[in-house]
Amino acid sequence: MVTVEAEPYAFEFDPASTALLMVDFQRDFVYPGGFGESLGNDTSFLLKAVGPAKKVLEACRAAGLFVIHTREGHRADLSDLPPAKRERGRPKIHIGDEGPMGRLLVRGEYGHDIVEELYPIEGEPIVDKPGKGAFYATDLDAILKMKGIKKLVVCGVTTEVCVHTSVREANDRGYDALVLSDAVGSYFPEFQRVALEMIKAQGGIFGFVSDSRRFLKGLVAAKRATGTRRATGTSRAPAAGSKA
Ligand code: TIU
Repeated sequence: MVTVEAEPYAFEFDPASTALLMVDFQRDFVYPGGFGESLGNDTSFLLKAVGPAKKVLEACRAAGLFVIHTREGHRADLSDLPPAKRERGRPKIHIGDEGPMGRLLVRGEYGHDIVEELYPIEGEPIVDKPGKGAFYATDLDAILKMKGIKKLVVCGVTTEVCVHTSVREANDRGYDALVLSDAVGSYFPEFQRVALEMIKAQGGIFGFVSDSRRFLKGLVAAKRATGTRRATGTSRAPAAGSKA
């Protein structure tokens, strides 16, 4: 068992039944010239989440957690793009129009893909989603159920849009989710703060919040306890203050 200090209280998980969900770390959101900037946003805010998310990703891979990634985007013929979504914000360039990183938010385009630092490796599925939520019109729930996943650790962008929607959807489907505050990013500092407050309010109304440092600390402590048990042949973690 891994225990992570979190709000509103400690988040405990078994790595065998917990997945790391990496939400929409796409060039279209985190770099200039993509969909995020087309909506009038300053993309530099989101880049701050990439470093912490990379540490979490590498630690989860090493700990054997199932890792799954999502991308928001549409078919090349835009047949799954609701007109309301295309028009909203009255942007100068729309989803599907050509931008410096290819057609905005279209599958197969350079801008639609995941940033190099966080790119999936073999065995880590990518779920392509047409909406903000990772469960809507995707096979994410089926994949998680096949893998016996009960809890999620969540990194991604943006905190108050796709991360929030996905965590709310996860909550309604019976998953416990832990959101890591510095590994999620928003274009708006105020929304970042308030979005995290909302998740953990009311006793954790739809999830838990921690950060990459406390998450990594929890993984290291669990690994040490397992190593000690193996070395001494005991089935318990050492007592507090033990030098083992
Ligand atoms: N605009 C914004 O904040 N986010 C999105 O449109 N999609 C995701 O959050 N991935």
